[in-house]
Amino acid sequence: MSFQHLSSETDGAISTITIDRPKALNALNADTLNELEQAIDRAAGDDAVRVVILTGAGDKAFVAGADISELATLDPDGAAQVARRGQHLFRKIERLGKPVIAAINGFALGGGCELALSCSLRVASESARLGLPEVKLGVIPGYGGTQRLPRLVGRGVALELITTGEFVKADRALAIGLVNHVVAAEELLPFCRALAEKMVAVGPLAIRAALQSVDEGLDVPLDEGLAREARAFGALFGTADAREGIAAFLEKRAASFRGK
Ligand code: DAK
Repeated sequence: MSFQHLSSETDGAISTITIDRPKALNALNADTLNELEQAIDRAAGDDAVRVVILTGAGDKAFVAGADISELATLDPDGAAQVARRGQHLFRKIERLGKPVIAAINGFALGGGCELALSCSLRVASESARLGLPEVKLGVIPGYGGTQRLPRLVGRGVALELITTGEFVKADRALAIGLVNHVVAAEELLPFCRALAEKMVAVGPLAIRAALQSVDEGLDVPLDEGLAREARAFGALFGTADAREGIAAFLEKRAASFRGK
């Protein structure tokens, strides 16, 4: 499958999707969103792919937002439809069942920041700038930013970023928990691959269950989240992978997980 606005390469168990519209700082137009969904669907359906890395082409931008030229013509119904379309895709990324690492190589603004927020974790290069500048356009984040940012960094910090529209540099993003790590630009993809390799080495069913438990647990009362966690924990004990992982530890050897 070939794409016009992104590339998708799989190396071993790691798939790297690179959004590639550098002339528009990798802004997300409708075609790019469609291609991204196809690439994500492909990664979801390929059991050999265990981790996805999402990044932007060039050294300036991860994704500089929704494509502003496409927003210009929207009426209220059209805008709500666009929001639901993006939200559906970003939710799919969040619920992929495989870790998705955002490798933020530059500007991650508006829809680009929201895309990074839907990933499992975020690694930024030292030159990265993140923000939700939608209010400067007279709108609000429409791809989940008002929901995911406060869940990640807390209400007060999120409201400051959303209501000022100001960008934060990588070191501030790290300090507020918006990104997990900041590394030199040339280290960004190697660092993300090294993180991904750690995730590839462990049990895929356990990863899927952990992602689901955290995702669902954040939005329910603690007791309900604990009950879900216990069910998922119990279910894993019916898998060959759990038997293998525990046996391997006791036998002092490396585990060989088969995702079963
Ligand atoms: N869309 C389209 N083109 C963009 C773009 C964007 N978001 N960002 C940059 N570009 C284009 C520029 O127009 C320019 O194109 P040419 O003039 O060369 O043809 C090229 O990329 C290079 O940009 P600059 O010349 O501006 O580069 P600078 O280094 O001077 O500035 C910048 C870099 C990132 C600070 C600046 O480009 C900038 O402020 N860009 C806009 C950032 C932004 O506001 N992004 C958030 C967009 S709002 C919704 C759903 C979602 C959303 C909204 C509504 N609904 C459901 C309705 C989300 C909205 C957003 O994402």
